[in-house]
Parts: sequence; structure tokens; C-alpha cells
Amino acid sequence: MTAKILSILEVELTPQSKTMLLSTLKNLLFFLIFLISPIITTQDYHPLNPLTPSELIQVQTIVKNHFSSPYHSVSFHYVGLDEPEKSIILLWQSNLDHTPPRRAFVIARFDQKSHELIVDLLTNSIVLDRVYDGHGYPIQNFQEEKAASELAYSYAPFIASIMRRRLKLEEVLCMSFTVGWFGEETSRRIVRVMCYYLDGTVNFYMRPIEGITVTVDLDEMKIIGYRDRIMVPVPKSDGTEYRGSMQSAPPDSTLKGSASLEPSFKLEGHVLRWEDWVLHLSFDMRAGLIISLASIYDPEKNEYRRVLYRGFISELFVPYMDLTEEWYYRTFFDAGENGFGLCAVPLVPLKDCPENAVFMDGYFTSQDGTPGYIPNVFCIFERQAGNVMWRHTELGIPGQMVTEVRPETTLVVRMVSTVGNYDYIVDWEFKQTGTIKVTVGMTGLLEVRGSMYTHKDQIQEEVYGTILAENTIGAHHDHFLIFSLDLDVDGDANSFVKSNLETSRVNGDISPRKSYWRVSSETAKTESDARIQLGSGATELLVVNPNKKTKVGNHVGYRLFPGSAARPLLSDDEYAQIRGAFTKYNVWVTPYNKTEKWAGGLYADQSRGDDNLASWSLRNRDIENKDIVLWYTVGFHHVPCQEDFPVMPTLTESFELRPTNFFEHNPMLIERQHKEIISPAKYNVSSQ
Ligand SMILES: *[C@@H]1O[C@H](CO)[C@@H](O)[C@H](O)[C@H]1NC(C)=O
Ligand SMILES: *[C@@H]1O[C@H](CO)[C@@H](O)[C@H](O)[C@H]1NC(C)=O
Ligand SMILES: [Cu+2]
Repeated sequence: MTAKILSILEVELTPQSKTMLLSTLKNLLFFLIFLISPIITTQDYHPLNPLTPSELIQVQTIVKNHFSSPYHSVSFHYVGLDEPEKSIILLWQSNLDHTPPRRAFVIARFDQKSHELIVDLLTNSIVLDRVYDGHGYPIQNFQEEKAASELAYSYAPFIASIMRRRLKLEEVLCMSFTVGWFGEETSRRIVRVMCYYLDGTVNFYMRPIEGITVTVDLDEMKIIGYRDRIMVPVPKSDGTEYRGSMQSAPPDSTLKGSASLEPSFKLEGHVLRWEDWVLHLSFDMRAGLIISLASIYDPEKNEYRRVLYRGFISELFVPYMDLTEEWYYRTFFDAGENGFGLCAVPLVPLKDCPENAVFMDGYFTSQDGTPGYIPNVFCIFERQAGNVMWRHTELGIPGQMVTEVRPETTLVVRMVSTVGNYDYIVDWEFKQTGTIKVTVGMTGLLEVRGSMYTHKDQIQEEVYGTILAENTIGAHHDHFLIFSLDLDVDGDANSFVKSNLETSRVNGDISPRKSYWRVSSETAKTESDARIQLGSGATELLVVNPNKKTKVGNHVGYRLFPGSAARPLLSDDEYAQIRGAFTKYNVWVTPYNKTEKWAGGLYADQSRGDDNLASWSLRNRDIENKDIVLWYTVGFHHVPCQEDFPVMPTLTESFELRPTNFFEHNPMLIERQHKEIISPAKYNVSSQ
């Protein structure tokens, strides 16, 4: 929930020394940025590249000048590329002379108001400054979360509460939590501060100090509410250790790469080429990894064909099911409240990624506009996982046996975001056969509640979770990750086709069979036709280009192969569910609209559900033969178990986007003439 890159270094520090470290580190980062920026700015311009450190500094200067005031200081909550319109990007690809504008989109707070700014980097000016007066607040920046958490350490009632529990104040570590919305008419920008106990462990998340709620107003940065309700034992540190270095026989934890060490992919700036794929990678402080302009070379047509204009994690919704006073509000939106990119962490070579991996860095903006730096934020590697791409053994021909096997090699782009206690591992995996597989792995530390119970037999009341260790309850919760997938299959204009496999009775005597199944397809005309709850019946979901057919007449398409389909179990009138209403359906389709990016709303913190995917979709717009965006939610219901303690083994869930009548046949059988048609900065796209 809180915690940014710096928190990795902070775990073993006392609160007092942290502030010092922060400023030292910030200066160091600043220095690094200046060293690095010349290399980045001159290389491989692409209009979708994330803002460079020098551009971020330019934004900082322009915005600070704009808001110069002796009374208030401006605080930055989001800075990212204001993406040029799709048509402009596509025009640039076919003609490099059309240089798209270079603009930043900024959300800043000034004098207790949220401003949306568009900063033009070519003219050094602010072209839009709009005050947002709707519900909700922007992403909380790391510095204010930190400052809010630290208020507790010197707050007399809090110190008294810690003394009463006979705990050592210097071993207490506090974190700030977003508060959600529960029907309040008016709101302030607040967080709740919850504290944990280190004293002999780094796994403080397993040692909550229950019963205390500190409410902090972020704009005024002061404690506005304090309650110490109950005293519950702090779970012991025994058994909470997870560091290999603390085990008597440290595990061999190096990843063995089986693929060749020579990367067979090319990274030109942010453009990645591998086998038949070309795509653009970008880092955004809200979304994390953004995949753009993924196209695949068709050896038969001898051209690149468009597949995915844009793919990214739009929101993560993590509601907890614990109704106690200190817990009920924990209904987190990790992207919109904390920044999934902001929480990205440096990947560890040879551990997070195998030895053949290549790394990329990411930049974000901190509270005062200064760029921050996340080294190794992505890794890219080729993977031979021992899978078979296709095979056949032919035993049917007398006197002859034919065996053909093709091992599978894939390319993985990986990112890890550690949102407080949880670590999310996100892989975008590209296959030679044209499939894009997305896998989300969840690991890290559970959010646990301290409890008086030391054995299951003692528990007679609802505890909203599983007893994992003495005094430790792992609370029930969900993880919903919604992906925004702007497929452009062979061009912008696409349709969404839903096919149901239906049992058909055989009438009369046409066959001895009584039944068979047939495919009943329906093209979605408007948004309501494309809201799908998976899990009831056999459904195939396909995005087609209705203007393009294969030689034998099928519409070219890409199919969504969903993973397991978790649906929300909260009632529709539950406040958290109103805000996270995008989970109501596993699949949605909307017409492309540049501003409809964040499925939980642009201002997700304390949002009220009036600007989210569910509300946009109510317009029920036409989606047939249009530029459409597919939204898919990967969901888990998490009932914690003892193996999740003290650190949770990775749980994965995945889905695939798979070419379906896109190629004339298995693309791996087509002779390659090869791809000299590619020029370095653009690539040949078949325009529709
Ligand atoms: C794009 O979406 C926003 C938010 O839903 C809406 O206000 C705006 O009118 C839409 N623009 C177009 C061109 O439909
Ligand atoms: C793409 O390649 C094809 C075949 O080589 C060519 O005919 C076409 O003009 C190219 N398109 C662009 C936009 O360069
Ligand atoms: Cu979980």
C-alpha cells in the first residue's frame, strides 16, 4: 500500500535515520540522472518514449514557475507522457517528417486543489491548466506517505499507546493506507496510519500493532484523528524470517538460463525486436510497463501487421473482507492510489531474471517534481522453458516413421511492483507463433491482523480469515488486475465477436448421434453486448478485423484465452464495489477514447465510482467496426493458508491473446525471406 523503491533500503533502519537516508539517496539519484540523461535524450527518438529525466526536469521547472507563490508549494502526483493521438502516431510511423508534439500530462496539487496540466515541451509552456473539482484524489506520492507515517512517532497519545503495550518505540514502523470511500458526503485527503513492530525481524508485516488508528490529513500534514481501541498481542517474530542469509544453509537461488547468452533480440531505444515481433516498451509511474505498437511480421505478406496498439495494467483492486474498525476500509486501488509504476522495484540480476536478461531503467517524478530513478525496472530475456511449440510423430505410414518437433522459445518482458507488502510479477511473453501471453505472479507478504487467538479451536467468532501462526490472522481478500488491451488487429477498425458453443439435439434420422455442439457467433454492436461474465458456459472471445479476410474467407482476428474467472463476491451496493465496478464483468469492450485509460477512474483515491469503466460503458456506444479497446480482469480470491506465512510462494494467473485466422496457416512453417524492409525508426505497418 505504501512503500516505494526506497523502502527496500529502509527496512532495517529506525524511523529517525530514515529521513536522513531519504535525502542522501535523493541527492544521489539526482546526480545519477544528470549523468545518464545525455545518453537517453539523444538516442532513438520515438513519440511514445517515456519522458526522459531532462524532460522531467523541464516539466518541474515549468510547473514550479507556473505555481510560484510565497504561500503554497506545488506537489506533483503524476507526470507522464501526454500521448499523441493514435492517428498522429500512425502517421509518424509512415512518415517520419510528421513529428508529433511532445507533451507531458501532469496532476499536481496546489492550495488544496488538484490541477490537470498539459505541458508542451517544445514550446516550454503550459497549454492547459484545469482544476479538477470532481470526487477523488490523485496518486499519493511517496514523500507525503512517508511524512504522514512519521507523524505518529512523535505524537504523544501514540507514544503512550506504544508504552501501554510495552513495546519499544524505536522498533515501531508505520505505514500509511488509503481509506476508500463509504458514503461520506464531504471528504478530505486523508490516510490511516497503521504500525508494525520490527524488533528482531525484517518481516514487520507479520507483526501488526492492532487496535490503533491514526488518521492524517495529507494536505495539512497533521493528525486529525486518533483512536486506540483494543489491545491485542503483537505476533511474535519467531518464524517470520525469510532471508536466505539467515538460514543455516543458504539456498542456491540463481536462475539458470537455458537460452543462449547472446540476446537474439534488439533493443533500439525503447523499440524491441525479436523474431517476427516488434514493439515499444515504456514505463509509466501509474501503469508501470506499457506495451505499445506490437506488430508481427507476416512472412507470407512480407510486411508487419498490427496486433496490439497498447496494453497495460489499468488498475488493481484489492478489497479486504475484514469488517473490524481498523480494517473495513482496506479496499485498495494500487495503481490509482499508489502508482503501480511508482512501486516498481529494481530487478535483481540472476534472481529476478536469468543470466541472458537485458535490463531497462525507469524514471518517475517525486513530490517536488524531481525525477526519481528505478534502475533495472524491466528485464527482457529469451526463454526456453522446455515447452514444445508444435510436434508430430507419424506412425501411420508403412515402413516409415516421421517425427518433427519444434521446441518453443519465447521472449519475456518482466516487471515487479511491490505495493507495500505484496509483490506482483508481471510478464508479457511473446511467442513465435504470434501469441502474447500475460502472466501475473503474486508473492510477498500477506497483510495479517494481530489476534488474541493462538489456536483455531479457540475461535468462536467471525475472524474474516485464516489463523496462520499464533496471534496471526491472514485476512480474506481479492486481487483484481484489469488490463487495458487496445487491439488493432490488422488496422484500427475491429469488431468483437462472442461465440457460444451450444449443444444441439439431432432431429430425425440424419445421424445415429443424439447431439453435437455448434458455434453460435454474435458480433457485439454496442458496449452492453460485450460485457461478459465468464464461467457460465463455453464462450470464445474474438477481436476481428471485419474488413480483412484470409484467402479462404475467415475474418482475421485475435482471440482472448482467459484464465480462471474470479468474479466479485461483494454486493453491488457495497461502496468498494461501486468504486471497483469494473470487476462486475470479466470482459468489457469500449470504443477507443484517449482519456478512458484508468478503469478505476483517473482520481481513484476516495473515488465514488462516477468515473470508471462501468460508468463509461453505460453510454452503450457503438463498438462494431470501430477502434475498440478490450478490458480483461485477472482475478484471484485469496483465502490465505499457512504456507503463505511468513512469505507467500508465487501464485500465478495468466491469459493469452492468440492469432485466430490471422495467418493463412501455422506461421512457423512459412519460409522467411527476411525483413530488410524495416527501417530503424519506423517499421512497415499495413494500414487498414
Ligand atoms: C472520452 O471519454 C470521456 C470520459 O468518459 C468523455 O467525457 C468524452 O466525451 C469522451 N470523448 C469522446 C470523443 O467520446
Ligand atoms: C509496407 O511494405 C509493403 C511491401 O513491402 C509496401 O508495398 C508498402 O508500401 C509499405 N508501406 C509503408 C507504409 O511503407
Ligand atoms: Cu492475496
